[in-house]
Amino acid sequence: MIEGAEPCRSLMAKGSIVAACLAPHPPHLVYAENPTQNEPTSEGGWEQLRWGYERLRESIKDIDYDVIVIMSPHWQTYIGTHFLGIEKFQSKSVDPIFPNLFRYNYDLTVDVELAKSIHDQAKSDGLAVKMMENPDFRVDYGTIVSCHMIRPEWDKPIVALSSNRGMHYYSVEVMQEMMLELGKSTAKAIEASGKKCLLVASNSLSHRHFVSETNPPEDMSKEHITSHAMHLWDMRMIELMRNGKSQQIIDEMPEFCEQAIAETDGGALTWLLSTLGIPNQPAKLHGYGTIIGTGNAIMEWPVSEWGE
Ligand code: 2X7
Ligand code: FE2
Repeated sequence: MIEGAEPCRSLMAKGSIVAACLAPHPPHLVYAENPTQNEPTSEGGWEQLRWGYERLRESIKDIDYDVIVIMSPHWQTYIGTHFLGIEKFQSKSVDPIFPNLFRYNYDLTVDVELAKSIHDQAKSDGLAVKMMENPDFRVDYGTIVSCHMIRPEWDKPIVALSSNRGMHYYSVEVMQEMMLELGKSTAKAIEASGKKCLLVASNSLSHRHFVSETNPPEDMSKEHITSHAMHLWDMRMIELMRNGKSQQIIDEMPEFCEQAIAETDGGALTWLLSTLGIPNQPAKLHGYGTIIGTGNAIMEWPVSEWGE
């Protein structure tokens, strides 16, 4: 293309979502992997989940994509959805609850063009949105952990969306309405962009956790789900995803969020399902495990296998 020329949108191939994932972000996973970016070191732990991420990485390794589009419940905004809006963010991310596990030096690239397109589309669809253009902004650990576990090479740009706390400010119904609309805007902007996207909801399922930590934290003889009720909810949600029952997930979301204190309260799973058009196709389970008592599933919607 001639330098400075704009791509002609009408001649461009349509953008698409090539795969979508539910990718939980407890910092324990990065701690257990011992990557060079993280200061604390471990003797491993949480292997069931880390092997699940290995299977996810293997499953998507031959899929060509340009950008990871991710929503994390740990970037919490109360007025609308915010988007990282500067090309480079580099700093140290320290988990506020687990600084002993996660002090991670990150250096990430943002696809500002796509972020702005989703922002603009959502705005014209009537949603409250904002570009985050503060160069000193500290990127949340949820975004960092999920991106690291999916693509430890950090060689793809990301689009990061905040979690609008509609559920806590208003109600679970308002949260769902907003995320369903945001998903539609996201899908329209991705299609118009001509880009191939990997869509990620970064969250745990049931989210009731223990209030004390074992010594060492990676002592797996102490790791289990906090209660049978949480287990039943997690299994129910996994079965619905595996059976392509997206609409039922949306319908049961209020009870799930309330009874399982689920981290889907941040809206990421609802947004992901809406962006995919509430799919009837089954998601693949790559792994399930508990972290400090919470339930975590690694799922993939293999969109590129679905055809037109
Ligand atoms: O952010 C998290 C989480 N979602 C679950 C468990 C432990 C820590 O961090
Ligand atoms: Fe979390």
